[in-house]
Amino acid sequence: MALTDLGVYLVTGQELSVGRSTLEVVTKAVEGGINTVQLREKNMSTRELVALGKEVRRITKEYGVILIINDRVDVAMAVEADGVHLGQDDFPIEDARRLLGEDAIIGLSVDNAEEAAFAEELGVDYVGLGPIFKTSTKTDTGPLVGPEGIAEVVEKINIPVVAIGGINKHNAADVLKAGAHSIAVVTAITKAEDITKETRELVEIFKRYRR
Ligand code: TZP
Ligand code: MG
Repeated sequence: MALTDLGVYLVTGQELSVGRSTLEVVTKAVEGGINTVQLREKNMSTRELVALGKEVRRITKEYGVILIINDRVDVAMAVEADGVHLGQDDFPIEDARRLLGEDAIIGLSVDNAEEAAFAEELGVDYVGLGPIFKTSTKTDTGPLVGPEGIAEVVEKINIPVVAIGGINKHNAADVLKAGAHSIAVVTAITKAEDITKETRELVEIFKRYRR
């Protein structure tokens, strides 16, 4: 995987989509030019998640967009996703790798440079680093990482750093200038009034400041 392939990375959340379905949000964001979608639905049954995952797989495949499933290795297999994103207390990396294979993209959430270095040793394909800025989307987080924290992690490891947490069109350039390889957002896209337009703006910033 090239270091910048993950590009503008949408993380979904049905309850954060102000009345729109995740399928609608994904469809509009894909039209706006995102490179990656992570299906992160905390309030769906497994049955619903697999059904949605298959729909999202159809759209992402059509547009050549990477599909990652949060937490669930089994769902990733069922919907033929490109990979999974795991937290420190989720499915063990070595088991995910064994089940999904060498070609799968496996991401791991990290809080700091030390965890990032350990993640690289475990053989993950990228790290998710955050929260960069203040966010109300996720509450059980470590301290804010800030652009300085991004630079520290980027210097320490040789796999892509996906920055997340409070990122929007007003601060995305700072995140990329600090060295992040990809910018992941939830509400900047899920809560946008015009999802496609907002996404296009983020994609323009990514193209301008990408490493
Ligand atoms: N992990 C760290 S911060 C975060 C996650 C999933 C939430 C980011 O949401 P937003 O709305 O982009 O700040
Ligand atoms: Mg998780």
